[in-house]
Amino acid sequence: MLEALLFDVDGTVAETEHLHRRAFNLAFERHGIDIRWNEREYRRLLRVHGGKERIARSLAEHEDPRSAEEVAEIHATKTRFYEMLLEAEGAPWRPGVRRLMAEAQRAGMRLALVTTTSQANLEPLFGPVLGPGWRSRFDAIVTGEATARKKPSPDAYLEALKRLRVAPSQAVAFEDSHAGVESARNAGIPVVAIRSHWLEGDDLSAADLVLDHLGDSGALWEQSHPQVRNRWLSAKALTAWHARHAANESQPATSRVTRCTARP
Ligand code: XBP
Ligand code: MG
Repeated sequence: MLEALLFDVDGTVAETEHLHRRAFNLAFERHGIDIRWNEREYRRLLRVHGGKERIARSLAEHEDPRSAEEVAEIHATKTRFYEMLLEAEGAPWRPGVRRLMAEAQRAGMRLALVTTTSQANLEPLFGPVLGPGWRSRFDAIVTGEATARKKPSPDAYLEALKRLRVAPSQAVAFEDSHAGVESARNAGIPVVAIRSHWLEGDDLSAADLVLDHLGDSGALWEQSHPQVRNRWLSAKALTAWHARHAANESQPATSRVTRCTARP
């Protein structure tokens, strides 16, 4: 029985990495560090999960290693710039995310956010869309500060399952990156991957379902998806898919239907 939906944030709820990249560059400038990440460079560095880890990696590559305290200071500056940019420019939510969250809650499911991003980055993204009481919509919010190991470690998803008190088989995770899919899969959770701009080309084949987006009344898929049997991912279609997926997974490996990553 599907009890909970667990959402990644950056790239899944909204495309935000263009703002993160600018915030990192503004922080380097503020700290007098002669590093600027262009889009190509940032796509490469996005394979390093976690802003602090990304900064440390780039400093090391530029043969300018700094202490953990200095990296944390640079990252704190970056987070302030990111909040400023997000408040000033906003980041439209991707099709179907808000709808599916509302449908799922009406159907009695619980919601969680499972993200590598910093806690402070959530308010300017969720507050304007869900209102000042947005946190009460989520039964678990696991951010980059909550676990020592970032994705693809399963730790963040295992923490969310613990807080939700549900088994992996009773949940579905939504992710946009290879590391995020690996993280949820390593926690035993069925994963719906949603292709995103900044992680374009990431290997999402370990996901149980791969979509361009969740679909919405104004953003229907061109055709009914063979695994979803609908032109958008409704809570009803997701629940039916989850039941079929669970039945399939309970079959001996030799008789399972292979995963389909058809573009809807
Ligand atoms: C994406 C990330 C984060 C952001 C930057 O998180 O990897 O590191 O790029 O945010 P998600 P921080 O798991 O939501 O896709 O600088 O706060 O880490
Ligand atoms: Mg993501």
